[in-house]
Amino acid sequence: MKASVIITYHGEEAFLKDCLSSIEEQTQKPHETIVVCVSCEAPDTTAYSFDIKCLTCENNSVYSGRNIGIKNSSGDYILFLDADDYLMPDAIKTYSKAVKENGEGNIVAGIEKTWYSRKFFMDKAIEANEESEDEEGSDEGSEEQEHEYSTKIFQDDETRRLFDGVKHDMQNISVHGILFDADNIRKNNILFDEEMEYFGDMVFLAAVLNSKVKNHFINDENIYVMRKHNDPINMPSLLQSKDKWKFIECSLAFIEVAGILDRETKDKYFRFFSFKYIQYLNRHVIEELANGSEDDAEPKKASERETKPYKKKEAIARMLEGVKLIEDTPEFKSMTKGYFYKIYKDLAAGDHKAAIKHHITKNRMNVLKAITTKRSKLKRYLYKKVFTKMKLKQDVVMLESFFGKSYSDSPKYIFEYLNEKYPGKYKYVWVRSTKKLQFPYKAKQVKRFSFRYFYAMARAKYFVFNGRQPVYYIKRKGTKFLETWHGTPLKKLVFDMDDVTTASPLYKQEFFNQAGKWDYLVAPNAFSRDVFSHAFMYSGKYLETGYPRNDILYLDDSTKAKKIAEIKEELGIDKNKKVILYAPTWRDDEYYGHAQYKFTLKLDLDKLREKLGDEYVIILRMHYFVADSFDVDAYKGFAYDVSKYDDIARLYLISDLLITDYSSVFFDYANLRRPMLFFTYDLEKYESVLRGFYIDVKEELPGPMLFDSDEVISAIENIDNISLQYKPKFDKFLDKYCAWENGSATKQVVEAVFEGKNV
Ligand code: C2G
Repeated sequence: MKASVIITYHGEEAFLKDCLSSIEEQTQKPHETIVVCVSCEAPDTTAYSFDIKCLTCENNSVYSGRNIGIKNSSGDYILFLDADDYLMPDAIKTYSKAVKENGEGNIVAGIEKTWYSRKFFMDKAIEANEESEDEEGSDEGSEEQEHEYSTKIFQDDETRRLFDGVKHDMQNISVHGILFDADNIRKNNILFDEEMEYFGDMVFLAAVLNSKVKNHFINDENIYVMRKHNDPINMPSLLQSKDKWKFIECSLAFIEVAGILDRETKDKYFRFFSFKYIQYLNRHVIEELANGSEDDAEPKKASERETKPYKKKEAIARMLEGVKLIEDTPEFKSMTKGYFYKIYKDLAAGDHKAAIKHHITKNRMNVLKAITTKRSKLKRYLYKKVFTKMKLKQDVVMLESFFGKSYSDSPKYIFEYLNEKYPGKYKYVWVRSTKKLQFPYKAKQVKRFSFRYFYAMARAKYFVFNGRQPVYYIKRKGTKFLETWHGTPLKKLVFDMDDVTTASPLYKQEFFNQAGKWDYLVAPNAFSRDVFSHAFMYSGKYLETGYPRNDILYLDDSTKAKKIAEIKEELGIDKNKKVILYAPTWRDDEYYGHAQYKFTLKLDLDKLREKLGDEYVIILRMHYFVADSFDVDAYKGFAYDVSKYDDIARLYLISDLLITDYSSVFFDYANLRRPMLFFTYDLEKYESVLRGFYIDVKEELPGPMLFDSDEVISAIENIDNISLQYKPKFDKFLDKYCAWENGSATKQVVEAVFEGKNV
């Protein structure tokens, strides 16, 4: 078998690397690899040991690119590979085996979908996110029924096997995973329709099916890996694109498919295409009716779109044309029962208003059902429709630190300063999670996601948060949102991460929307400001002040001494003992569940106590995401679990030295100019597999990296020497990351936000 792999490439270099490496590592090489550069420069392919033919395509269309590939290919089979996708290592070998066993025809294999890059995917370092929902979500909630219906009508049918991976509507019909018989394509002169932008795969496939070529199936092997894009802001996939032209094109494509299939193939395949078409319409017709302009014109071709405006009437007319082809079929009747059927009938009668009215009535019924059966829905409904319509309370400040887990961090210090500076002027609402919080001043507390929380969030004028607010937070006019964030970035963040391994796969999109609602973002140093601007894509105002939470580290010596004594007493720590603070961060890949991370203590407490116990105590402080707690009973008087202690800044104060790893805590602790050790036992994994770092840790860290308990102990025994040795690095570090800190950040931040002063 001679397989030509045709890769269409749009300049996404990082993606292409994965794609080409997946070919480099094939257990059997393809006959040729063609990269068609669609409106972009040719990539550098010198790193690969196999021949790569680079062609250019002037027309900015993936379909033109594929056609160029077809015309310039010489294999007897063709495999289309998008540059953002990749192949499993045995892909070509598996296809080849299937060709040998079956003879002429297409080989249809399964596709696997993932949010991850190749390394992640292949290492199975993380469980792939269950693909529970369509990327665009379902409007109707009838998707499950529809899917059931599809498996019923296409049972044991070649059609169902052919489209096995096509769970959702017709947008998902693709040429991926199919090894096409090239002779058949050439003989029948089958090409992609270059005037299309979105549904070209479907039309191409229809033409292939109509050519009566045989299809052979390798059903149990997913050898094509399709990458879903985790950054729809900068790199939306065709599937994620919200372009309204899609709606016209879906009908045009469907009509074209109907025209391509002759009687015989129509009997065999058309039901499937209709089924997927109705699924698409049901999901998008409402959106189409609600948006867009009414006037008339006929800009059908992709090349005319820049000059001709989109017309809603045209879209509806095309849709009715498409619907006409199938309105008598059992699929149409069964899938448009009731609500959608009425909408199509109204539209066919030219009555848009009635169609919209039907939709509104149905929508109201849905909302009513949702809010009477689900409390969470009711809360959000009241938030959106009632609370946010009420007057803003000009004197209310809402604050949240670490998702309500503690009274701490910059919001705490801003709150205390506001109380001292403007006694009685503001009312405060703190967000808490399960634990009740304690404040030195009067403040209400609302449980996160309770009715009172939504009420406060709707009516407060000021917001002081150190993390993200909910995605559905409505930014009201006249409100001021102060985002303090919670650390100088060491680990790559949001848009700088290739693979999003935590939270929602659409984390980047969500983050972008959330950061777009912040009025101020505190920057602890110039380095962070620069990182935030690309990592968060934040373009609002920065407060270049240093961290309010670090002001406490700049108290004068006698106040500091008093505070240290007070905190040591509070924690029951012998005031004559020196204190080691161990504050590691969390690990993306070790978790029990959502925001419930595991942590295994790698410090040997027995050894530490034996060698250091006379002089030191150790306080263990886990990250707020870590769910594990430590049983330190056996180490009474030596080890203390302070993970639940609210404010880490107070722990910094009492600590004579810090042990951390990749946590941003050391950027803050450095302000005390006390020694720091880095217990980086899993550095390699953390750096290469996980997110990677912004800084060259080997160069910049102002203390040694240590890899086991013995090294830690010996470093502590020699701490004075180490401090001396690291002095030059420490000074450089202070210069770069602590230059803005001098104890006045809180004052400056408050003046900027509450008095409108420039900082
Ligand atoms: N923290 C803590 N105890 C720890 C670790 C962290 O109290 N053992 C607090 C510190 O205030 C720290 C903040 O949580 O500055 C953030 O912790 P990181 O370990 O840096 O991790 P993360 O929450 O992922 O934030 O820009 C900074 C990044 O967002 C990192």
